Amino acid sequence: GSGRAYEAWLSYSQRGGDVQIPNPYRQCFEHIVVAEETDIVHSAVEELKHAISGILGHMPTVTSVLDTPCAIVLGTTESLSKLGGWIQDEEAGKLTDEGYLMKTVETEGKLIIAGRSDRGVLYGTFHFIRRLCMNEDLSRLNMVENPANELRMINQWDNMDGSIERGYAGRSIFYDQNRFTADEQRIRDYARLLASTSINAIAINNVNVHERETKLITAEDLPDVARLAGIFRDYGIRLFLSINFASPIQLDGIDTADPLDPRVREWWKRRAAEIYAHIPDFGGFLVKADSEHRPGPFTYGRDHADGANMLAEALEPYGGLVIWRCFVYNCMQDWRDRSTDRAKAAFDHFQPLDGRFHSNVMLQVKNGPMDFQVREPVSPLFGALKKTNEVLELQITQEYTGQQRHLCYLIPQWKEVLAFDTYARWKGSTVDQIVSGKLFGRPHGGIAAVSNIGNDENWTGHLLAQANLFGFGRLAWDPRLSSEQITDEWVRMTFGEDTETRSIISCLLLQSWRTYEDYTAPLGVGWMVNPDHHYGPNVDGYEYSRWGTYHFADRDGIGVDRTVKTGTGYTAQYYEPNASMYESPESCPDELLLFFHHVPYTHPLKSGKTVIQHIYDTHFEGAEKAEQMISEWTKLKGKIDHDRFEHVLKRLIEQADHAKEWRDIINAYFYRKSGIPDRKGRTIYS
Ligand code: GCW
Repeated sequence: GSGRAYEAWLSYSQRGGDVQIPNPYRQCFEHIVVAEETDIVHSAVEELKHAISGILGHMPTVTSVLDTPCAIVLGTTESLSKLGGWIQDEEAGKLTDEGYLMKTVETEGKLIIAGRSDRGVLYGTFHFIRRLCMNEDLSRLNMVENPANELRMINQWDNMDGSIERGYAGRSIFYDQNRFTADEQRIRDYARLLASTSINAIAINNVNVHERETKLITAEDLPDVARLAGIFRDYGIRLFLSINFASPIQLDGIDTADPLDPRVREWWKRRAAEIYAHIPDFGGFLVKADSEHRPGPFTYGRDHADGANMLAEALEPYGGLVIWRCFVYNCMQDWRDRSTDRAKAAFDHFQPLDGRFHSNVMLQVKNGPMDFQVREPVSPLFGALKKTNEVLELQITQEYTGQQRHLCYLIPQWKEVLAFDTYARWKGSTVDQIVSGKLFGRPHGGIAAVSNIGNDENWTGHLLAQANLFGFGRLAWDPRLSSEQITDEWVRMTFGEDTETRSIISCLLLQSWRTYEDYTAPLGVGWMVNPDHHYGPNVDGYEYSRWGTYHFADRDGIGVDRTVKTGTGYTAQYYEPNASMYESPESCPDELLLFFHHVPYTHPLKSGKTVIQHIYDTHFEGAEKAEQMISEWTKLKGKIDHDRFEHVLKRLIEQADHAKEWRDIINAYFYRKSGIPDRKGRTIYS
């Protein structure tokens, strides 16, 4: 692949001269000086060469000696100190392991990009390129940046048969027909895209580890895994594997996987030794256990701490991590049982174990207590674990948010999650402070997300869904970046500097989550989708199922009572004042009302509307907004290349069409249930 869609936000050669570099700095771009070239620094230099030749049309020279008056100089702070005294000790001292600094030394005609480590050099270089593409003033480069999170991770849900669980962009780029794919260039380009946003870890197989993938930790597959690890290593990305908790049984016929059984413990230690013999910097294991029929410690009467610690001990000598998922709940529920509440499950399972996990265990918690719905409250597990490392899990792949056929830009959603104040210690105990490890002084922390890429030419199916992947990495590095800033970066990198193009695409992205919410699930209720594949409206699709995902709509009202007073008691899992805020329908925010309360259709919202009128209004308006996106996009005809224009247009037309289906099915359902007509008399199919 070489088209613009494939190159995504790294399509330097297509900038059409819209990047201007005024003198005297233009000359700097003729020469790159590198003090010491490790594999990772080499990747940085290659990227910089590629960017400069693409944008400016000439290939810079690369040397290790300083023999030109003007140059871009890059390297670690230590290696640079041998070339010149540009960086003061005090400046260098501000950098953490992966941090970088950038500065203009005007008097010497130098643009300096320095990292504490070679990974810092790589991130600094990508940031430099970004600023270049955004026409920023190079005479005043002066910045020091450190990542907020140590772990910035991507989870692939790829299976070795080539399918991808919840994948909407083609087949796997890693596997086909139970083998590793031969297309290493594609994987290398993926590593570049990830590294450009600061991602430093990847789990390369689905958390649902089936029979074939169970073997990834054996001698048969480890050479291939090591090959992939090598590609990612060049870009500062550590490789992880998802493992099957029952591996000792499945691979070696041991009659148990009991984490306290000495044979099992020994078995995992030998596995770890063999893995590290192939991959010395192997990241560790990602584990889905006792969840949705996956095996785990419960079978043996053990708990999650027993299970995780057993693996942690095996990896500990090599510096490996165990990332243990908290997505554990009863998926065999009976809808008549009103006391079991799936939303409570993760907290109930894991909060009591706080303090028992080894220091190289991290618990990975989904952003909400249910499962990546368009709107959920923040999981109360954030902040509930004070002596345990936590990782936030987000879903870039749009399982419940339009499956990359609809535009749904998720950065604003993730910003809300990260900025949510848990009050775990004091006012300002935000989720970003917790997962970075800062709030409780944890040794490890970070953010992970389920990837949205496949082997489609444009990686993500919907071209504009590339923005979700880009934005995730940027937020993992710095959760304080605003949605607007991230959007602006992505749009300019991808579509160039034209003002109208920038403003139209940014607006489309920034409004899309709200629009999607409007024409789909109202007021935090969720789950009104077709079972299994989760695409399209079906109000009762899950209503009487075993998955514990109910809206309880009847002729009088709708919503799940999760209060302490009359409901499941879920609200008590939050700290005050959040617990009280959610407990009372008066103070509960409108957008989550039906997540926490069962109310009559005539219940008045803070907006002044009744619940039923809100449902009608948002569905009519949401479908209209989806329609307007087409006319907005159409204004870009001729301003962006034909292929990308037509591709997005086609998807927007499909979205607008499908939004009407959502509108009609949801409105009709609630009109029939409630018998209350729309105050504005619009068409509701009865
Ligand atoms: O969202 C649900 C998905 C499953 C997924 C599971 C999980 C990987 O529907 O496909 O399995 O969550 O996160 O484990």
